[in-house]
Amino acid sequence: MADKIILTCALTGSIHTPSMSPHLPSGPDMIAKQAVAAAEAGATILHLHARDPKDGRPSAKVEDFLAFLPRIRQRTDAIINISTGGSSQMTLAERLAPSLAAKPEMCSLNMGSMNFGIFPLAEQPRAWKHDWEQPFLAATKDVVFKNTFADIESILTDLGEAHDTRFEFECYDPGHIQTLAHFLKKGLVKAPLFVQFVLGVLGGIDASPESLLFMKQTADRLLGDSYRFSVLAAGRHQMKLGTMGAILGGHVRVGLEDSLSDGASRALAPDNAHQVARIRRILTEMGYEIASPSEARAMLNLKGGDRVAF
Ligand code: KMH
Ligand code: ZN
Repeated sequence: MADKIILTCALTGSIHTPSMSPHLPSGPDMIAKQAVAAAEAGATILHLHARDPKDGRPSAKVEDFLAFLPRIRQRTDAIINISTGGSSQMTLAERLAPSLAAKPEMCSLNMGSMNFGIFPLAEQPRAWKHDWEQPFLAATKDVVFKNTFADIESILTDLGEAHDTRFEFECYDPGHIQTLAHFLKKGLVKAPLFVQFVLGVLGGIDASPESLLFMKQTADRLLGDSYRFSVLAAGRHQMKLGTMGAILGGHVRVGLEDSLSDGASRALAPDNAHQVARIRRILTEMGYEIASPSEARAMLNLKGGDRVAF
């Protein structure tokens, strides 16, 4: 029998900025409120970044995470997944601090260094709300999002081994899958791997059906039956390629981190729950079932929501 579908909602991230949508969660109250609503709408996993409560810039401060993590945990059973990607302009130590403090069930783990180009967003005409936004985006023309073999190994050791945290392996191109296969062979990662195919980030593979098939074929070849996959497609491709991912036997990630759209038009999504409800509707109309958090915990071999530090 096919797996039930694990629906991840990535709430806010570090790609979009407050001027792009008033609905992008940008402080702890809004992040907590939208996270709980997304879980109520059917999200199995909540992928979380923090933002500075004053001006919505991406934050790696532990206190900014702790301002919403316990509130979400108290109000939902959803699996809490903390980003170790942060933003491409944070150091690795900054990016890891929140997860080392919170010891969550899951963290993201980016499987290679890359150009993570969000500078085209700085070039769009827009009334900017905050001074930091345009320079932050423009800087990505000359920044490397650093995730070396040593960086990856240290995350696997310091979080994975030390705190029994498991990972959402973010793969932005087929080379990242080869890197994951290397760690599998060395025994530093263990099945069942949860691989996120990230499509449509400038600097990584494009968002197209052909690329999704190629990512899956590559993972089948290199990881065999050691993995499950999920699909994240940036921007307007989110719902369609997520749906294709489900048809191919995978899981799906939505959320305002990767797309601000309502999923069917150029209109802005009013919140994260709206996107979760839409993909859930699409999938259940086709006969798929959505995994509950406890079903996903069993599928991904997670330590349990009672073994975290928040
Ligand atoms: N927003 C995704 C394209 C992370 O948080 O570690 C990448 C991401 C990375 O989610
Ligand atoms: Zn993220």
